[in-house]
Amino acid sequence: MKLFDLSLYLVLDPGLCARTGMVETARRAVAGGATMVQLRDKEASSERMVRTGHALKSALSGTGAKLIVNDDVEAALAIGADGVQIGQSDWSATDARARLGPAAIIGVTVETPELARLVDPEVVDYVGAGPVFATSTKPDHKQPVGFAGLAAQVAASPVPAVAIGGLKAEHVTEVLAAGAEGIAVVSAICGQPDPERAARSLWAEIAVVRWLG
Ligand code: TZP
Ligand code: MG
Repeated sequence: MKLFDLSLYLVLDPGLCARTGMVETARRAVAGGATMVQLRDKEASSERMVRTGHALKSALSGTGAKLIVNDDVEAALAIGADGVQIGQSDWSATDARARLGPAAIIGVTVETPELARLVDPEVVDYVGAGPVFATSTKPDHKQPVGFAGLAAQVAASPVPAVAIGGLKAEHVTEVLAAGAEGIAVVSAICGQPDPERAARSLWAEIAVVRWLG
C-alpha cells in the first residue's frame, strides 16, 4: 500500500525561495505541516538537481513528508526521491513507472478534464490539477480554470488530485469543495517571511474544512 498525503503540497522554486533557500524553506514548511515537497528547478542541471535533492532528502528524513522531483526521472532515481511529477510534454508516465518501479509515487500534471480522463490509474498515483488562477510563478501556464474547471478535472480523474495555481489559505474551502485532496502552493510558502507559519495557516484552514465542514 502506497501511502502519501496530498493535503499540503509545497512546490519549491529557487527564485521565490531565495530568501530562505529551498532546503531550509522545505524544512520549515514541513515543520508547519507540509505533507509533500516537490523539487522544481527548471534551470538546474541534473547535477544541481541531484545535489539539492540529496540535501532535501536529509532535511525531510524522518518527517514522513514525501519528496517529489519535477520532470527529471533520472535525478529522482539518483536522489532516492519518493517520486516524480511529470508534465504533458515530459516523460510518459508509463516510461517513468518502468524506470522507477512500483513503489514510486507518480504525479501527472493535467490542465483539462480530457487530459484527466486519459490518466491510467494503474500507472499514475495522483494528478496536479489546474491552474486554478493565473500566476506569475509559472509564466507559461495554461488558461486558468477557476474552481468549476478544477471540479471538472477532479471529477474526470481516476486518481486523487491536488490543486495548483495562485492558491492561498483563503482558497482552501473552495479547493476542497471542488473535490481535490489538497492544495499545492509555491508563493504562499516560498518567499514568505516565515515559511513555517505560512504552512501552519494553510493547515489551519484545511483542518477547519475537514473537521468542522
Ligand atoms: N503549475 C501550475 S501553476 C504552478 C505550477 C507549478 C505555479 C503555482 O505557483 P503559485 O505561486 O502557488 O501560484
Ligand atoms: Mg514538467
